[in-house]
Amino acid sequence: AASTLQPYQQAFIEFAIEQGVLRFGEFTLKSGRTSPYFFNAGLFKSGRALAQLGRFYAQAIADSGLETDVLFGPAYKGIPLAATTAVALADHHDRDLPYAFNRKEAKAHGEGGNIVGAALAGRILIIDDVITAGTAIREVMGLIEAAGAEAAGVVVALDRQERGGDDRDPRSAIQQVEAAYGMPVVSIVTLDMVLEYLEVHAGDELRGHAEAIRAYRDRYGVQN
Ligand code: OMP
Repeated sequence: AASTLQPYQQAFIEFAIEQGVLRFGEFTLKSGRTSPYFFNAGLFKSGRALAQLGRFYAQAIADSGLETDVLFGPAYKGIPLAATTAVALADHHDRDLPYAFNRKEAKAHGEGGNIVGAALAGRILIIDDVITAGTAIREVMGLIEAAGAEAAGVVVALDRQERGGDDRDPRSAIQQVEAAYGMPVVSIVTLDMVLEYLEVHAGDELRGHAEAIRAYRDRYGVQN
């Protein structure tokens, strides 16, 4: 299926490349696959980059029409993502939502509990970077269920659109998460959009990476 790259999505891809977050080359994934590209959200590492990143997440949330009561950032990498998204929703979309994150280790004294920030109540929107196998999301779902709250969905920066580890299952890890928990997973951009960007909009220097990515997509990708 052809993707339709919106202006903010093209701007996000250009921003991620410029920040060194989206890279092309040869990378070994958690799954063991050798990928011709990698997205490292930890490299949005200045004040301005983080503010800009929050605006892209906020735009994707606004576009999705998802209804939510609390933003949640899974430790560790989701914490600054949820924080900057909360700021951008308030500053640019007039939506002042509560936000929360978890500690990895339960606290033995003081306020107790491993949730920091807003209480997990109502519809929780999880803010994360990339879902590959879905391991991190399963942990977060446990926290939300334990609090008696409900997951509204997940927002990630990039949907890699590749199959999960099980070769008999043609779905992506994201599609599996959507089916298992009955909630949508929204992304700022998809791999198809990155490909469209490289093939149609990018300069000669970047266009050369499209072929390897298309081959990777043919081998590991899901049908849309
Ligand atoms: P799961 O928790 O298994 O879904 O894997 C998500 C993790 O994959 C991320 O948190 C990263 O550690 C890693 N990752 C990326 O960050 N970017 C990529 O482009 C690919 C991966 C990966 O290893 O698959």
